Amino acid sequence: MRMRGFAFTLGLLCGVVAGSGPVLAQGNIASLTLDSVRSRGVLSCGVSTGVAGFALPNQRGEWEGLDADLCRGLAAAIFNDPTKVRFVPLSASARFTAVTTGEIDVLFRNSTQTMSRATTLGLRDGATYFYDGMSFLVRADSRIERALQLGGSTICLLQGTTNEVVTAEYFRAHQLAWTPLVFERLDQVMGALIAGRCDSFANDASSLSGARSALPIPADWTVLPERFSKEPYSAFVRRGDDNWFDIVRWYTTALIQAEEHGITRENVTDLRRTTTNAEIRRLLGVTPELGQYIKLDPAWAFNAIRSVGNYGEIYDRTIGPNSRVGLARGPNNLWTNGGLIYAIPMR
Ligand SMILES: N[C@@H](CCC(=O)N[C@@H](CS)C(=O)NCC(=O)O)C(=O)O
Repeated sequence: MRMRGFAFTLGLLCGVVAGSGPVLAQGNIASLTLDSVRSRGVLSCGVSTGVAGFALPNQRGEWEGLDADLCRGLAAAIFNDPTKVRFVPLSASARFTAVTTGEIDVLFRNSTQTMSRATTLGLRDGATYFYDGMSFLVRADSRIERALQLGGSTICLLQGTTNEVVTAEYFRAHQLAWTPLVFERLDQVMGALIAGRCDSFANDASSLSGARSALPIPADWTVLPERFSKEPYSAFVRRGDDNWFDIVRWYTTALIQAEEHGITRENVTDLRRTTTNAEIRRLLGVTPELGQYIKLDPAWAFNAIRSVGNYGEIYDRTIGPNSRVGLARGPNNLWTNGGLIYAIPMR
């Protein structure tokens, strides 16, 4: 009974946090996002407060990561300048309200697409750009190798995440007792974990790998190999501005299509001059129709690719096997290489 009560409270909490913004916000902001981004001269992009591999400031204070570079590429598509981004760090529980109130133009923040988020919060979710699943981070010397061994333990969680609900459902399904310890911020979770206040941190496996890589001795910690949920990430924008939604959706798709065609930061300028392939000519704006469809310059995708590279280049640089986080492509490989990343046709 206690566990059922807890899960219910969590659901309610997420609903209240998330449901408070959209009703107010929708009418006022309709259709104006591209105009207001252009007149402001900078894209306001919501990211996490700091997860290695997705969005984390380096020692010079520059944001690095897959999400950060997706923000930059979108700025390049709009302004032909990847530096025209204002990064807005957001906790999990603050992120969607920031979208619906117009504080940010777009959210690239390791945020999972779900039906309730897509239908009840005043949001639209874009093209999937990362596939993940939930796991648990434990001490390497804890002898815990499977999540079922976590019965009776205390689990750290971040408020307002899918992981809160997935964890509650997991322990209930296995009729295991557990104690949640819920925080607003990642640094609070990591502090509690290191201090031994919780036995494990439940979150998306990729974020756990990122958080682990930032610990003083990463080898002291293990991400359990099981995956307990599906966590597909997309950008989120507010409802009521279809053209802006189209821009964000097709921008993401364009980076994937660039990888499908082997178009890279290095070869994109030459290819634009020399290619006879109709799809590549459309994508790079040799023929102007794709830009016309979304009210952007014909070179929108060319400028994005020239600035940040194709999807695979961004992945490798920020989170891939040779980066600090060291994640294999796995499900985030192209569909032609056994993964799930697949560009909807751009014609
Ligand atoms: N995918 C999950 C969120 C995952 C999440 O929030 N992960 C933590 C990772 S450790 C995070 O980003 N923390 C950074 C922060 O709190 O700003 C969701 O959409 O609810």
